Amino acid sequence: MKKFYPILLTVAGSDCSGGAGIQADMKTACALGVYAASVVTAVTSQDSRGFFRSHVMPPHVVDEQLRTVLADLRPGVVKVGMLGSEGNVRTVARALRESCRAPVVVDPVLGSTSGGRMLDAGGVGAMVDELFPLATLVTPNAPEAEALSGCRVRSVEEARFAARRLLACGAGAALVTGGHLPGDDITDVLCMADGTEAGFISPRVATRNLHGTGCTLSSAIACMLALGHPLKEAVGRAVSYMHNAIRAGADVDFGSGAGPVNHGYDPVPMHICGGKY
Ligand code: PXL
Repeated sequence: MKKFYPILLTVAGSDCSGGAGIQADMKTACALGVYAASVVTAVTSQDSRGFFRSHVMPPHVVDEQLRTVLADLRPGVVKVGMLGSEGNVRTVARALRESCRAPVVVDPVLGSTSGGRMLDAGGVGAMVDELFPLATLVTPNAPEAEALSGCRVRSVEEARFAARRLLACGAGAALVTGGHLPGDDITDVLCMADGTEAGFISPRVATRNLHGTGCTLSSAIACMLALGHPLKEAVGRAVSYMHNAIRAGADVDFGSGAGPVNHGYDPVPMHICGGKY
């Protein structure tokens, strides 16, 4: 019997400080025992104090990386994060349509909390039109859900409404994360195209070490899908990993500002699957 690794392919931007973007995706995959391959869409300069600059890759460079990986590896899941430009959104959507059958988790990254812009104006509409219909799941936070749905998202009820709007754009499911909403508990709202809805509640942790939480949660969900868990269970496991990783890094000093979560608080060995490849 052939043996193989469950593979996450992340298509995202680099964060040189290591807490978000591609680096967060790969650390998450590593901690969950999943192999990570990566396509770099942008190189950002940022640290615990803020976001300084972003150099977005030209679409042909993204296309070349993506087609190279997909020609040789068979990822169990693809996670799409920062894309930077409308050209990259269209390029990634085309390559995935043509060469990939794996589930796709789209984290519609528009900007960082620290003020960096991560997708140009034309990219927002292209993301909804071209990438959402390919997505098994989209994972906006509340401000992203507002920008993408045009609905106000300041409460859990409004998050549910926006999630349903995003489903109407063609995504298979939408998880609107609740970290930006007020309250001692955080509720992440999942709505699926079959009408199923679920809320995932975790206690809020008092810390400023929250850099990269969006990237980490969406890649943890993607990894759980690559490991074979059904969507709702994958989200539940990922929310719990995320909460534990925040808690485990909550009181660690990092640089001089907002630090990362502790991705490796309880690493599991790399999974090896058997069967037909
Ligand atoms: O979490 C959003 C995000 C995505 N991608 C990159 C980032 C960030 C946040 O800082 O740096 C590269």
